[in-house]
Parts: sequence; C-alpha cells; structure tokens
Amino acid sequence: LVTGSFPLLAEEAPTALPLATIANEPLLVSADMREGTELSGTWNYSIDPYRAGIAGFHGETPDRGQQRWLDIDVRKTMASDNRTMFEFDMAHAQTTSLPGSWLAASPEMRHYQGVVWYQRHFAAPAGRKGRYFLRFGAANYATTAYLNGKPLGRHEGGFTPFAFEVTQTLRDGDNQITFAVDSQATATTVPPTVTDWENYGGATRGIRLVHTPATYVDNASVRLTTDGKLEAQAHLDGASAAGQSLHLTIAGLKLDVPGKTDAQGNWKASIPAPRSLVRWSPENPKLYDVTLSAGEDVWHDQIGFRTIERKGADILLNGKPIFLRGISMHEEEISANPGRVITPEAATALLGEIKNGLHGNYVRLSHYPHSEVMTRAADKLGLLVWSEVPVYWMVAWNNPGTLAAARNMLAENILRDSNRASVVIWSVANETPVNDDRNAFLRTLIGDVRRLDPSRLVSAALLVKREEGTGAPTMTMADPLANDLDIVSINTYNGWYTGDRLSDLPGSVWHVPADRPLVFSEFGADAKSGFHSPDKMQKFSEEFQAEYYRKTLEMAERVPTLRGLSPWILKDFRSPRRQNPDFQMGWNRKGLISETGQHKLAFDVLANYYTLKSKETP
Ligand code: GCB
Repeated sequence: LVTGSFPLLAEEAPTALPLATIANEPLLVSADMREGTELSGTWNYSIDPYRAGIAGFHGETPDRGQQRWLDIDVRKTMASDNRTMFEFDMAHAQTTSLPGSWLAASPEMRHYQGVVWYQRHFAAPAGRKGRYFLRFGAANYATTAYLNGKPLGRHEGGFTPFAFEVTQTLRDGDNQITFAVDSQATATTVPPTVTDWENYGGATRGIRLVHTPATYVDNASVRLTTDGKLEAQAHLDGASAAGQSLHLTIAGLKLDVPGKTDAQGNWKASIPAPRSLVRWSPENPKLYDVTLSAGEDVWHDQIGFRTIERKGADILLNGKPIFLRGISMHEEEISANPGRVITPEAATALLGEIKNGLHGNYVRLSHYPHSEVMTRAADKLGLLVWSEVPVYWMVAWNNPGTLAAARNMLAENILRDSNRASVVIWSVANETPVNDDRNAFLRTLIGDVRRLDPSRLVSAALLVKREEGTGAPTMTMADPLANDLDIVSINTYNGWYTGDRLSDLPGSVWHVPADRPLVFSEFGADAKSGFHSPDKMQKFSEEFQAEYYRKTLEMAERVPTLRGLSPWILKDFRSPRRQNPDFQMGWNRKGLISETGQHKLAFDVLANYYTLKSKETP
C-alpha cells in the first residue's frame, strides 16, 4: 500500500487507531480450541525508547524514517531513491522468540521499559475462505498492531486476550505483521507504576491467526445453575447470524438441543440437567466435550459443570460447604528464565505442587488474569481459582480512562474464562486505600461482575484496621466495601511487617463480619532457601518462616467465619522492590518454593495443615 508513497495518510497515525475493547473487538470465546496459524517463533525486534514510531518530534505523525510498520524493503528503497530516510530496518533487526517477555531477549533488555517493535512474515493459508483474526493471548501493556502496513488497532492491558479481524487485510502469499508493545506503567495505567512484581514487557502469551467460517460463534457458554438447569447462551457474528439454526451437543450426556438465533444472532436455552451429569469438583474434575454447531461453524470446548454459592458465612460448592485450601501464585515458571512464558507443562507442574504437594484444592491467581493455559490446567487438575484484575495499591481512582481500562480487562477476563469450572471468584482489587473515589471505582467493577457473571462470587483483597494491644493486636474490618463482597478477604502480615512476637499471633482478636465467609487472601514471611538458623526468630531463615506459618495457622483456626486461605506465596518471584543484598537481590522470598524449585520448611507445615483440613471438610 504505502511503498514509496509519502506522506502517510492521517488515519494511519497510531494515535488515531481505534482502541480494541469488548464493545468492538471480536470476543472469540474459546479461540484456543479453534484452528489457526501459530505465529510463535522467531520475530525481529527493535527498541524505541523515545516512542519515535508512535509520534513525531512535535507530537504528530511519526517521522518517515521511524514508521516501522511500513511494508517496504528499506535497503532496496534507499538504494533506488536517495530521498528516502530510514532510521530502522526491521527485516535486519535482531531476533527473539515469541511469546516471551523481552526481559529475557538479551542482557541489555533485562531492565528495559518502554516501546519495542516486533515484526515477522508468514505465508497466508492457501485457499482462504471465511474469516481471519489476529489474536494475542496477552501483550504487556499497550499494543498497536499493523498487517501489511495497514493499521489494525490498539489495545490496553497486559494480561487479557484481544483480537483484530484481518480478513480484508490478509493477502495471498507473504504477509507481514508489525506491532509495538509499550510496557511503561504510568500513574493512570492498571496497574500503575509501583507494584511488588517485575513488569514483564512484551507479547508474553501466544499469537495466532484464528480461522472461522463467515458466520461464526463469537461467544458461547454453558453452565449449571443452582436450581439444576443447564443454561446455554451463544452469540453468532456474520451475515447469516440472524435466524440461524443450531445444535448444542454434549455427547457424554447424550444431549442434543436444537435452537435458532434471534434477529441479533443471540440464542439462549435452559434445560433440566440430565441425572447422569457428574459434577466437576477438585476431587473429580470431570469435563465434558461441548459442541455448538451453527451453520458452517462448529464451536467446541471442554466444560465442567458445578455450582458455587455463598450462604451466610459458608461457601458452597455443588451445594456443600467447602474450605478453600489454597495458596497465592504469580505467573512464574519454576525456572530462572524471565521470559514469563507459561506452557501447559509448566502450568501443570506449578498447579501440581498445590494439588499434590500441598493437598490443596484452591489457588489465588494473583494479581492479574493468568494465561488461559493456566485456567485450563486448573480445570483439568481440579483446583478452584480466584482470578484478579491488577487494580493494585494506588490506582488513579478519579481518572475515567483508568476506570475504563480496569472495566475492560475485567470484562475480557470474565468472557475468556466463562466456561472454566475452576474459576469461582472474581477479585476486583488488592490492598487499595479506603476513600470515596476508590469505593466508587471498585463498586463499578463489582457491579460489572454481577451483571456479566452472576454465577460466580466476587471479592477483593482488603486491609484491616490494626490496634496494638498488650500482647496480640486487635484487627478490625472497617472497609465499607466488605458489605459489597461475597467473600471478605484479608491480607495480613502480623509478625513479618509488624513487631508482633510470633508467639502472640494466635491471641489476635479479629472483628470481622459474622454473616460472610472470611478468607485470609495473604499472609507470609520471606525465607532464603537454604538459610538456616537454630534460632527460630531469625528473619529470612527457613525456620522463621516455618514458625510464622505455624503461629498464623493457629491464629486463623480461631476465626469462626474462616473459610479459606491463600498464603503468600507458592514460589519466590522477581520484584524490583526487594533488594536486600544478603537474602533477596531482586527476589521476593516469601515463596514456599525457591526459584529453582527447592521446597522450604514451611511447605511441609502448610501441607500437613491442609492434609488435616481435608479430613474435616472435603
Ligand atoms: C502484599 C501484596 C503482595 C506483596 C506482598 C509482600 O500484601 O498484596 O503483592 O508481594 O504483600 O510480599 O509484601
């Protein structure tokens, strides 16, 4: 299109590109089950620290020489036209492997935050028909994408999938994708600049060209309701979406439900669940093959059916009270590679430590939506999941753009995982300060969850008011948001960040709502794997961490409404905040497992506790 033609059209300026949100992007629910072209592998990349490819030196359209998305052979153009001026040459830039954070691409990239451009070529599938979508599993944080020199759009948010339709932009034979990812957090991004984890910039999850028929199932879900029905819904997109006949088939239940979409391409059905239905649970994570055939499209997923409710202070799974034996987890592999790529094998290994090592039934996926690979692994392995959006610490509560970004990532997460039986709790925030603006912001998110997914529970990790006593402190839930949540979740670090003696912890007094389940969503202490001290009171020793767990668990046992735990954290993780030169060196050491996979003493303390707990309640 633009080879040799100057100047660029105004609408090609990246800042003018449409922002992909759930209101306008293809949802492609269960896209990972569809056929497509894998675009993982080798990509060229080029850093752009001054964002010269995003805006020109006076803030307008980028300078000619910086337009990295152009479909041109720079060398040839320069050789044939000496008016051409190029500062870059993507085709000859260094290469890296995607998906993966650029922090691992080279030593120079280890601490880079800003814009990186990526480019690769691929051959269009032969005999194209139907529709094609370029889908990113996630790219952190803001992405601008181009195909064959044409702008596709932008996306904000580092942990949820997004897609652009490219049916018209694809061409026969060779195609060129270029995209820029800006990892720079600001005061208005979600999360903002200060977090307690590494900001892994880049395309950290898979990129695929997804193929569908001309009319396809864009969104579909099937779930079990508390009154014993299977509730199905679907939305078709395309020219023949309206009045389309379809069939929902669940072979394992001998179920074949015919239907027809309405004028908007929507379909809904509610049928009594067959008696033979085996409910999904951590003990028996039964998944059914579910198919929705609509016209030329066959939508497919593997779905478990279960119910989750709150009744007074109880959490009911399939109608029975349950205690959440869990742990929190960052999206970190058990290896020292900072690329942050989670493969199915890595996800199964990590969750296996919880399920088989700790005898757990639950994981808090903190502090952002983890890869769909992870929630699929949780479905298969049988672990309940808390999924969170990165509304973390200090967010720009007053900024409408910040709220819009948070709402969009929450909606993208809910839509992506609507068919995951494992996901039972949506969390809207972590450790945020109580004030009117924040309360309004979080209530909007809670309202979104209730509207988009009334079938699951909503929570947020809150802080409590602490009053010193003579021995143990008194802890009071004073956050008004507690009343808006199904589960009151509290992060507590008494005995680590406070001066409490560990022996005093069990005597702590907890004033928490009596009518709601309480979960200790975090507690923890750093320990450097292999650092031992005969004195249990030596911080950073494995002995201290183990004793801290013993005493905190004793404390937790005394809270009558306690229905779950997700201590901090499964595995040591990178955090620029943690620079103690003897013990941390850039790692938060609160893991029960070291970054190289060594179990610390506290691992067994928690495992023994959960073994006992599993005998009390399933
Ligand atoms: C917290 C945060 C978590 C931190 C942890 C810590 O309360 O929610 O993100 O990493 O404490 O280690 O201090």
